Amino acid sequence: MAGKFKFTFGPWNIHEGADPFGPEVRKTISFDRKLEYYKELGYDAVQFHDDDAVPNLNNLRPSQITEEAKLLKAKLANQGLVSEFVAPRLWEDPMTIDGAYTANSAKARQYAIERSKIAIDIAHELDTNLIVLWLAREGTYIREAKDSKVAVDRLVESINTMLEYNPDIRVCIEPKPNEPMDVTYIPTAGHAIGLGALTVDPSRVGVCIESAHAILANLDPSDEMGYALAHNKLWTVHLNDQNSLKFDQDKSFGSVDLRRAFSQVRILDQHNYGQNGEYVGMDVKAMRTQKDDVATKHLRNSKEVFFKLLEISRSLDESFIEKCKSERDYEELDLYIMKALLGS
Ligand code: XLS
Ligand code: MG
Repeated sequence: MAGKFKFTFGPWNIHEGADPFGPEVRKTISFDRKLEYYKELGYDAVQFHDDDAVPNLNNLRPSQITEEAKLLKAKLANQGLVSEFVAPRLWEDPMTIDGAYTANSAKARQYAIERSKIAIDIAHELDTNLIVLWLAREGTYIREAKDSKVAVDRLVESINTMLEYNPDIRVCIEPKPNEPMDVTYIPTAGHAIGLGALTVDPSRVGVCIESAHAILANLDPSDEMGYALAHNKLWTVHLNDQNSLKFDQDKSFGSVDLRRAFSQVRILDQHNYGQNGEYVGMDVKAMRTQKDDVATKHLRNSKEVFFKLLEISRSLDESFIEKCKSERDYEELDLYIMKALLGS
């Protein structure tokens, strides 16, 4: 057995280049044009935020939302695409400035639940049962702002409501330790799996490991993946790269640390990732300096690097690796891996 790799990204991964310090620098690419890029770039499925799938959903009636989602499904089918997951985009709404499920305002928490149910309904129309929760603002700028015990209780209660709302869905938590908050409540795979264990149906709560998020927690992404794999909880991944502990960079996969990227590809491949239909998501962003007509190269590059690293991993002499391990000669093993990465 080995990994079986199908690739996905979200419409937000083709973007205009705005950052917190400056405006957009590229023209908006229409949603329909973005969909065409998927197959052109060799991707198989689309990741959606609820409002990527159904724009303006706060102003639509439930029947209109369903209608829009059905139209989208047909549009995807036309391009030979399917939807991998739907994620409620709870961090942008004016109602959820103070967080969503953990907000201090009961009204905001109620909004978050209603919005999550809409995301679940959209996922149902798009034929996917995977709901991703990036708990972006579920945290604090100062510790006194919220009670961390109550926050976890509220997260559990919210996930329970989702699991009970639709018995088919699976909820995938995407941990991240900070940004936009100073500190968030579910920073690692261990926290995410622990949170799932508190819910009414732990078997339906899993994890999405994003490389950059693990690095921001000062952890090795491949170890986070291994931890989730050991629990059979690695239901999707967001590969990218990150140059040390700073803002979330979403750099092309492997562009900072090839060895670290290699370790991620290897752990996925060695544990048959994808054999149950899991996708490899590339949550990468083009550099702000990239011009309009070449602003999808980060998606091309990430996949190309993934396959090069896969080829290297599969070409290694496993018996030599075992020999180094049994002799505890990790210096020899280190050089072997470095030479393989250097192509020599
Ligand atoms: C954060 C992502 C975010 C989730 C899905 O890293 O880009 O959008 O992956 O909600
Ligand atoms: Mg992500």
